[in-house]
Amino acid sequence: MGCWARQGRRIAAAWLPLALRPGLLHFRANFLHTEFERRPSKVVAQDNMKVELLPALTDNYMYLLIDEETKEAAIVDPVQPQKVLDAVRKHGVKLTTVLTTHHHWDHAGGNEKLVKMEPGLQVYGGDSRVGALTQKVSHLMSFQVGSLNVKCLSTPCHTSGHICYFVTKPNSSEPPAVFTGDTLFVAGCGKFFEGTPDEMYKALIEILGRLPPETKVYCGHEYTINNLKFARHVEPNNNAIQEKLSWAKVKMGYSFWGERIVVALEATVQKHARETDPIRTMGAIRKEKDNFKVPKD
Ligand SMILES: N[C@@H](CCC(=O)N[C@@H](CS)C(=O)NCC(=O)O)C(=O)O
Ligand SMILES: [Zn+2]
Ligand SMILES: [Zn+2]
Repeated sequence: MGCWARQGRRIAAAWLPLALRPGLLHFRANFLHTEFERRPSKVVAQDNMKVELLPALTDNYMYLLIDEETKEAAIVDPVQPQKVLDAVRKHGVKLTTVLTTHHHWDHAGGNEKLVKMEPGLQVYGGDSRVGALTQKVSHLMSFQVGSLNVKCLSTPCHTSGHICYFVTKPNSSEPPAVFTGDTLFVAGCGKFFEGTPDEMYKALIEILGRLPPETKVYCGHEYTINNLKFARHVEPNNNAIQEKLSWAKVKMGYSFWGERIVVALEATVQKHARETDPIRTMGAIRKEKDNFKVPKD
């Protein structure tokens, strides 16, 4: 079982319900949480890398990634192209690149329209089903957006061609960023539409979990409150979940979450799932979440 630890305390992410060796995972996940109802667009500015969160549809996020050195930009999952171009204009940058996490319409559904509006864009993705795809990528392939380096991380499970994009500024001390699409959310993960618990385990623990601890995580949806309500259902006696939920409900604006995902033997989650094997536990918990009715409070 994995859990979220903050200041030495545990918050079970019902989602990383993996009965593993304690301390195996060393991943400080700096999630970006945006207030649930208002969902304002926000800019996270570093010296060279700037990211604007662009809320889209009901609970999706698009992300505009800007290289300050060259003023070149990439957009992650541009499902609402006009909103993207408005943000591009506002920042006065040159949009060259589309980073598509996976082919689902709420992520890739704007690609065709965007390339019509803005011809010449490079459209990256790990799946031939991605609209307007120009560059099919695979695990560990990398390319540049201006002076930023983008490394593709294959995380099949939610869809078979799902890619997370890990972005660094070479020769700098800036924290990297990772765009996780529907693989990893705050306190949760995506549904296993085209993969197995074993694949999600690998994606979360062996790939995303091994990124540098200061990496900022930008996920594809705002599911924080629902995920925490499910975590509370799985671990009703874990006060840290309740605290985080209260925090998430009242939080205005956004903040980074400095959370450490610690993989430990989480007996309560295994017991809840009536499983003893980590991967089977993960499968059982995901199945339960698929049918979970989120309570109002
Ligand atoms: N409508 C539901 C779920 C919609 C849904 O199926 N979302 C996909 C991504 S587009 C998913 O993987 N959700 C993860 C989950 O529901 O735990 C919600 O808002 O929680
Ligand atoms: Zn999806
Ligand atoms: Zn989605």
